[in-house]
Amino acid sequence: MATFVINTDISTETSTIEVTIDPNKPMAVGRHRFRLVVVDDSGNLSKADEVEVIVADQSAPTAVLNAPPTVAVGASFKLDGSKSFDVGGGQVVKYVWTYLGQP
Ligand SMILES: [Ca+2]
Repeated sequence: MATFVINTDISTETSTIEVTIDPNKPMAVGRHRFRLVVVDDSGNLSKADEVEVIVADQSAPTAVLNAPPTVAVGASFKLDGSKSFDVGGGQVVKYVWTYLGQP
């Protein structure tokens, strides 16, 4: 377990490390780079190896549709999807509306 800070080295004698993420401060969606340099028992340093980890929003949003329960014949009315929301680091950016006819 380790809390990584940008450009701050963490040294271990173990060959793996957990990148500990505070759920209240998640890594931003997108690419994140990590670097490893290893040192042998004579003190020789390796060249750096780097990888990219993609943090992705993998959670579907939730649609919430509100409408007036009753409208007058011939009157226009509004459908409201503003209570829809997303989790997983994303946001709702598109609303797809469909009239399904009479049940
Ligand atoms: Ca999402």
